[in-house]
Amino acid sequence: MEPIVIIGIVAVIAVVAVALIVWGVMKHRSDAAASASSESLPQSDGSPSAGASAVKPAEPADAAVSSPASAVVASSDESTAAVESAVEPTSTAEPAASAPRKETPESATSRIQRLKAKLARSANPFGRALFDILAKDKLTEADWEDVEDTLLLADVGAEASERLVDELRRDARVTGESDPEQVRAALRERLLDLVGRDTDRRLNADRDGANRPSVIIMVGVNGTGKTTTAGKLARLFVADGRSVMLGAADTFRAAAADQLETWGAKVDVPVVRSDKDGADPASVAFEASAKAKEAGSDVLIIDTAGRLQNKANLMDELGKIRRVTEKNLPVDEVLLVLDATTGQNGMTQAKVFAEAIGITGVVLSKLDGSAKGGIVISVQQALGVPVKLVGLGEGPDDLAPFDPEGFVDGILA
Ligand SMILES: Nc1nc2c(ncn2[C@@H]2O[C@H](COP(=O)(O)OP(=O)(O)OP(=O)(O)O)[C@@H](O)[C@H]2O)c(=O)[nH]1
Ligand SMILES: [Mg+2]
Repeated sequence: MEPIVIIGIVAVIAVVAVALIVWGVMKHRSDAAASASSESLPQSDGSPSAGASAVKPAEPADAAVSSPASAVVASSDESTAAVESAVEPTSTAEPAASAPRKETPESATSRIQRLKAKLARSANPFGRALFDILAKDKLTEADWEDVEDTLLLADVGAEASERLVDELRRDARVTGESDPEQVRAALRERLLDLVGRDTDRRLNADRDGANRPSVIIMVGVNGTGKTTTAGKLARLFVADGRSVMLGAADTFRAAAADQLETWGAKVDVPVVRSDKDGADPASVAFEASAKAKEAGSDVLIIDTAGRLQNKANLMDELGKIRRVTEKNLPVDEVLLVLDATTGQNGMTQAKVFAEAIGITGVVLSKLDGSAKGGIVISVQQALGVPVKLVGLGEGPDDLAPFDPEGFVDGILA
C-alpha cells in the first residue's frame, strides 16, 4: 500500500474519532441540564406552569412567616433579606407610637447637599433638550435656532436668549467650528455670567453688622408660597442658633395666622397675630416689630397676605406695613416670593411689587415642579436684585440658598 493512502486512512480515522468525542461531550451536558430543570419542578407549589423564577421567592417568604430561624439557616441572600424586612416594621413602629417631639430642623450642610441634587434634577428637562442638540457632531443653522428656542422655553427671556446664542455663534466661529463640546463649555460660562456667579446673595440678616432684630417682610401674589417660605426661613435661622419671631400680617383670613402658628410651634418660635379677622395688617406689623425689639430677637419675619399686583389699594397697604414697621425697627429685607411655574407672568408681578414696597431679594418657589428655571436670569435682569433663595418642595426643609454653579450644571446635565 502507498504511504499516502495509509496517511489518508489514519487521518479519516482521527477525524471520526474527534467527532465522536465532541458528540459524546455535548450529549452528556444536555442530559445533565435536562435532569437539573426537571429536578427543580417538584420543589414548586405543584403548579405545572411555575418556572424557576416564580418558585424561588416563594420559599424564603413562606419560611420567614412560619419560622424565621429556619429561614436564616436555609438562607440564600434573598431569604436573609426577607427575614430582615419581616422584622424591621416592629422596630420602626416604636418611635411612631411615642409622643410627638419638637422638630429639629435639618442642618445647613446636609440640607444644601440634598437640595443641590434636587435642584439639578429640577432643571433637567431644559438640559436634556440642549444636550440632544449639543450631542451632534456639527451645529447647523437649524440647531442654533433650536438652542435659542430651548432657552426661550426655559424662560431665559427673549433678549437674553438671543444675545446668548449670538455670542456663542461668534465664539464658535472664532474657535474654528461649531464643536458641540466647546459650545457646551462656552454655554456654561455664558450662563454663569448671566446668572451672576459672583453676585452677593446673602440675606441681609446674615451680613456682618446686620441689624438686630433684622426684619424681613414676605410679599407676593396669592399662593406663591409666602407663608411656607416664612416658616422654612424661621427653621433655617433656628437651625443656625438664632432667635426668631414671626408676625402674621396676613389678617385677611384667620387660617393664614393659624398656618404660620403651626410652622412656629414646630420649632418653638413665637408668632405675633391679631385676635380678630380683618384687623389692620399694618398694626400687626407694628406690634410684631415692637415685641421683637423688646425680646431682643435676632430676626423678625413678617408674613403678608397675597395680593394681585393690579389692586392699587392692596399695593398701597404694603407701603403702609413697611412704614409702620420702620417706626420700631429698620426693614432690612423685602423678599418677593415668585412661583417659578408661572414663568414670564412673574415678571410683571415683580416689577409692580418692586415699585410698591421695594424688593431686596427674590425667592423662587416651586422650582421643583418647573422646567422654567431660566426665569432666574430674567427676573434678576429686570429687577436688578438677586434670587437669594429657592423653594424646592413642600417639605419643611426644602428651602436653599440659590447656588449659580449648581443651577447651571443642572441645566446642562
Ligand atoms: N412643590 C412646592 N410647593 C410649594 C413650595 N413652596 C410652597 N409650596 C406650596 O404652595 C402652596 C401655597 O403655599 P403658601 O405658603 O400657603 O402660599 P402663600 O403665598 O402664603 O399663599 P397666600 O397667603 O394665600 O397668598 C402650599 O401648598 C405649599 O405647600 C415649593 O417650593 N415647592
Ligand atoms: Mg400665606
